[in-house]
Amino acid sequence: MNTLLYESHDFIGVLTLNRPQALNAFNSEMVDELLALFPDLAKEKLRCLIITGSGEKAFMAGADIAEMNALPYEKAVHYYCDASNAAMEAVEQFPAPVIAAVNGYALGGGNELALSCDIRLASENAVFAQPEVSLGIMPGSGGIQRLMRAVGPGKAKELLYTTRRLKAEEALAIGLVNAVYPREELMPAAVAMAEKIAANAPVGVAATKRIANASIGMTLEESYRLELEAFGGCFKTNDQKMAMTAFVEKRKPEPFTGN
Ligand code: DAK
Repeated sequence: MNTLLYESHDFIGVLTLNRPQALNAFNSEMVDELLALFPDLAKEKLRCLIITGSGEKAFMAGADIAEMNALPYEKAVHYYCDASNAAMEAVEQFPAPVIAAVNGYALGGGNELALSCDIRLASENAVFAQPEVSLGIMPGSGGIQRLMRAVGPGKAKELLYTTRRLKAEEALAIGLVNAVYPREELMPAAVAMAEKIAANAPVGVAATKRIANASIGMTLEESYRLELEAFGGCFKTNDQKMAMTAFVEKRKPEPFTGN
């Protein structure tokens, strides 16, 4: 892979967007590599995935403006519309929770990628914005919808129409990020959170993510039906029996196996 770095240990994957010379802006190659990588990651039985950017300045400075400007119409529509949407979707629907460790600029597609993650942690130097309308386009990879869900329609529309940049503290205040850390503490904090998630029952965590995502836009009654099936699935696991038996017998549970 040319535009991504990936490593994993103890059920936790770390995916690094790696075009530091262009502040990790996503281009057609990165979109292709993300789409090729995610099906393989899904087979790895990860319990948590962290996404971050390489270098000290950026998580992702959005779409590669130079490439987007130069691509012929069909390719531009493919990479910066269909394929980039599919990449965001692959992140959002990834079977395990995904943490965005936002280590600098998260602009345009960068903020959209962070919004596709389950949880956003930021470094103090992080900056968030949706600058698309200042470039003659509009957010195209779910930024409108996911930003409205994350911070509410009024605040989201203000940010979308004005393109105003938010510093990490303001992003925290409006609920766009879960927590802010000094730069050097960001990855340790993300890994610590990932370890906490990974220590829980994988089937239960995955089912919780599935239901949380699926329930957006559903009535409570509709989502209760989904829950029933997912809950039943948890009940069929050895992990459930092991953890509940340990509780009843007043002893520490064994590590969860995912079975
Ligand atoms: N694309 C290409 N190159 C970029 C880039 C980008 N987005 N951002 C930065 N770079 C490059 C710079 O050109 C520069 O390259 P060299 O000159 O060194 O060769 C290098 O990265 C360092 O950047 P700067 O020199 O500009 O660094 P500064 O610290 O001065 O400024 C900055 C950092 C992040 C404030 C600035 O680089 C900046 O404003 N960058 C552009 C950010 C931006 O507007 N991004 C949003 C792009 S629009 C869609 C899906 C998604 C999208 C659209 C449609 N569909 C599904 C339809 C997404 C759209 C977007 O993301």
